Amino acid sequence: MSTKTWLKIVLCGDGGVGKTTIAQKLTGTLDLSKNREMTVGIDFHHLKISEENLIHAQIWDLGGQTQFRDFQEKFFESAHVLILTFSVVRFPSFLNISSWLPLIKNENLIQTYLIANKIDSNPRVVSREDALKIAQQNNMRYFEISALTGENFNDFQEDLIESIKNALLPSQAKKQFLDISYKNGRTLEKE
Ligand SMILES: Nc1nc2c(ncn2[C@@H]2O[C@H](COP(=O)(O)OP(=O)(O)O)[C@@H](O)[C@H]2O)c(=O)[nH]1
Ligand SMILES: [Mg+2]
Repeated sequence: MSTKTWLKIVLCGDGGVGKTTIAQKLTGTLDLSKNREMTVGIDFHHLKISEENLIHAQIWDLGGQTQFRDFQEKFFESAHVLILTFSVVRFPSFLNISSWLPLIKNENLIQTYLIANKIDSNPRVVSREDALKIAQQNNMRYFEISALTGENFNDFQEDLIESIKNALLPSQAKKQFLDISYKNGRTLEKE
């Protein structure tokens, strides 16, 4: 019998910044020929972190619509990784990052990311310096990517996978320290 470890990754940011595209690219399910439907509420995606070590993650892809905001906040509670996303061509999406920052107060977090998406698009209205400042002030890892063209995407993906493996694998002590149990679901699955 083997035990799978399930982690929870929460992906948030304004509607239209590319969250679902990022989640699909991370999980190898991106199909650009398909019409994209707006995420209403939450979409779930399954990410394999390490098949060898039976580490999996469920990505909670939150709809950006403000009317779902109260409903969403409780989903941050048991997150292990937080990915805040904005679009470099939509300034309001960058300003709105600040409204998600108070939610980064979960002691279970392994890593948090600030992701500047759509760097293939023009005109760019959010500078690297401004975004990096927010990331540094809040202890977040910062990547500039295009989920569409794939630019810099691998760097982000590798960092994400490595951060999780490093937090879980080197010592069982660390693993036990993390509370890998969802309040409203299962994280440990016996097979
Ligand atoms: N140019 C460009 N478009 C993107 C990128 N990522 C996503 N998109 C497009 O932006 C739109 C919204 O993406 P989606 O993933 O649904 O955003 P979400 O609402 O945050 O989940 C879609 O038309 C995507 O194809 C990117 O890196 N560059
Ligand atoms: Mg979406």
